Amino acid sequence: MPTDDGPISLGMYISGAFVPSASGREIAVRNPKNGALVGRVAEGDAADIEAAVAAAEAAFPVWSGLSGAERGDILHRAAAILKMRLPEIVGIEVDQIGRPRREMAAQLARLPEWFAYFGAVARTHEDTVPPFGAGYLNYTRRVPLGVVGHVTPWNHPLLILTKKVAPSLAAGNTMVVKPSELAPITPLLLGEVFKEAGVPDGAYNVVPGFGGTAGLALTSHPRIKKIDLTGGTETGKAVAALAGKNLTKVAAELGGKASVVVFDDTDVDRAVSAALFAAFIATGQTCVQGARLLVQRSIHDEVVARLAGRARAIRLGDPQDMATQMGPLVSARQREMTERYVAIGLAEGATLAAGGKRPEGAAFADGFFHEPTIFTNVTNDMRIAQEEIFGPVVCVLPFDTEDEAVALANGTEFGLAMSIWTRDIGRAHRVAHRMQAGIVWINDHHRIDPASPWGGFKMSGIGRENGLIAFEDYTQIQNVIVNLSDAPFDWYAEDGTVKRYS
Ligand code: TXE
Repeated sequence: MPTDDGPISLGMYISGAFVPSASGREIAVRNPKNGALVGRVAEGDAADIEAAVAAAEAAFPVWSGLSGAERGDILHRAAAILKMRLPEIVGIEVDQIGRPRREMAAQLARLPEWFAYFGAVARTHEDTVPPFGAGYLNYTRRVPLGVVGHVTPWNHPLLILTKKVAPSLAAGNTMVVKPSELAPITPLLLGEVFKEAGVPDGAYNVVPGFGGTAGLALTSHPRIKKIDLTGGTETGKAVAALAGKNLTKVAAELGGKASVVVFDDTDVDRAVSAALFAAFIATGQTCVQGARLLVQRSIHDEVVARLAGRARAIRLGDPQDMATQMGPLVSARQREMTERYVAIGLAEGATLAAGGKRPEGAAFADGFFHEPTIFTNVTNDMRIAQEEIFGPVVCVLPFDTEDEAVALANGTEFGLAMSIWTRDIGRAHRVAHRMQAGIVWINDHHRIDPASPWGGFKMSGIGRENGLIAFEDYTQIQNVIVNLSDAPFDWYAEDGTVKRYS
């Protein structure tokens, strides 16, 4: 039953302390499974963003003044502390967003790896000594950007934040985080982890709030050196346009419409498990969701029949129950979006092979549940095949040839991720190289690693998370050119010598 006595109450996190917002307003975080209050957090706006930016500026000399090895040690401690706090944090993530405990326990268990990896990068990163003219020593230094802003969504609240915070801290930046209004609790608690690990007060600040107020204030702030955003494509465009006015660097991981491409040499059971995993994890609310299942025609009907049976058998229920395989959508709005697209798909002439409605029963009455849904008889020009639904809906399209598979897979405005399923090693790589996507899995889907670049082509974004590239994107290069000669040089002297300046 919904209750107004949620146990969690947190302020904004600024300069190492939880503080109320200037307005005194709060955001109520509600559990999508039943509307119960999970907690209240302070709701910040422009004034609070200003205070957080000032705190981050004050901490910048302290944090950036440490050596890479010292920052690395602190990040390793953060990894260990986070690991110890995971049981509590997993429970809160499940309550905030409704994703099943079995998913969040598996996902969050990996987060310490990000701090371990970027801690190691901070300790070991080497600069370069590019060639220069004779008589010169020439070297580069990577220096932090300063105060950076992270704007994060609700679908993987702590994973996505960690992907941004670990490299930016490792590189010596300080930061202001504007988490999703739907899932601000765990980003706030990360402040406690950092404090205990030895991150100086003010290096990591969190201002919960809405996109149009706190988000706008952060992304248009003239003293923010980089905005790293994960969200919808329209949000990304708006944020990049505003940031451009201040020449603020932008990284954006945006929408997707990933294809899962199954060639007919794939074992059908394997193909079906792949499609289920790709499409329905996170109730489909993930940017790399395998929302388009492209199946070679000779196995198409068998794959669809088995997929529909398996989708109907997915256990919906209380996300805190380890037996539950699919939870509710995060909000009424996300479920309405799914329902709207189901109606659009039917109107466009697609056929429902499974799902397409809310589950029945008292257990689902107060939550935003929706059945896993499969559309067949889909053509690539349909809106359900083109637009990001961000719900438990997969469209199945048949193909005949490799060329047709590539054309279909590339035939959307998005380019975040794709997966290819085949036993033919030449074809796997050939097709991968033709994919217009930042991430291509071969015989897998959804896999991620802190060392492995993550981000999109086309309208799926700019910049990359993870890997050395993410660390380097949180720095700017300084080139130091040293003349080793003490010989006199006077350009304007008419002394008959041949002079050079390049
Ligand atoms: O995302 P928003 P929403 C897609 C997905 C989903 C749609 C809308 O298709 O259905 O976006 O979801 C902040 N200035 N993805 O509305 O609004 C906002 O407060 C500054 C894909 O939840 O993009 C939140 O912190 N900030 C995606 C963050 O941006 C602004 C994950 C993302 O919210 C802002 C989430 C503004 N003008 C949604 N407007 C993915 N890539 O995984 C919003 N925000």
